[in-house]
Amino acid sequence: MKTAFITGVTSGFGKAFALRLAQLGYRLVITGRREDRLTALAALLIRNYGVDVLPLCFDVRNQEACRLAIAGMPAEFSQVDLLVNNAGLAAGAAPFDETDVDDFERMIDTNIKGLLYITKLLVPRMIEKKAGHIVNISSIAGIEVYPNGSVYCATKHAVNAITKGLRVDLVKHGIKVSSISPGMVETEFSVVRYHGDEDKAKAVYKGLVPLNAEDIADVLEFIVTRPDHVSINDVQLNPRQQASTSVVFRD
Ligand code: NDP
Ligand code: 8X3
Repeated sequence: MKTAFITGVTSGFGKAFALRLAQLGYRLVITGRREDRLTALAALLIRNYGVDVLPLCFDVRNQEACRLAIAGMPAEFSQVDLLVNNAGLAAGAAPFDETDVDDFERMIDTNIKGLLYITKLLVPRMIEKKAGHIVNISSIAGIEVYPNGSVYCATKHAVNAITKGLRVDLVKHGIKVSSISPGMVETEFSVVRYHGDEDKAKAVYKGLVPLNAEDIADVLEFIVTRPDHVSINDVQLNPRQQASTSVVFRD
């Protein structure tokens, strides 16, 4: 049985990834900050799929918390075959000069530094086994830069550079490194971006059919079920009505 470690499973993509990987028979380490959701998801996964699940509640921005959580994993979970670096967010949507510095910090600390902390802690275990797969969740924001998104876009550009850097450094150890770069997906992402303003979040998807978390789980399933000799570098996907971050055809 393979073991997957997924960050940010309490909502959106991460929850869909956990459900899909459980269906595929993975043993799961699931993480996030909202303990009630984490515990409920762990119970659901065990009940519905009969897989072993380890819920770890911590903030990926806290390096020591990451270290302690990973160091404390019981032996049966400690050999991670698949790492899905999913935890992330956009905080705010304003021109650079009007953006709150706290929002900069949240995005950089979560999307870049959190991803690095977790990867740095788990990669040595993959190197030891001479096998493993890392899937980083990037975005169309890692390819384009759009108004009011400079720092979020910068974090996802960084995710792409880290993905490519890991790929070239880890190829000699037999480790695959992939990324997924979606456009608009309706999750809690926009509610978080607009600091809880549900109306602003809903307006993002008005007049179009956005992607949903299941669509992204389909891509993850494709990436992790390729034959051993095949490594998918990146998969980009948008809703049919979205051509780019700025060209969206709304009904
Ligand atoms: P959600 O807001 O629905 O989920 C985000 C997840 O990340 C939650 O489980 C949250 O858990 C976790 N998370 C956030 N901050 C932290 C933290 N500091 N420590 C630990 N966990 C954290 O958003 P999505 O599912 O849409 O987003 C998932 C990823 O996909 C993100 O990296 C996002 O940038 C990316 N993405 C999203 C797109 C979209 O349109 N939705 C498109 C392209 C990429 P908790 O709050 O419990 O800690
Ligand atoms: C989320 C998609 O277009 O809001 O990464 O940046 S977008």
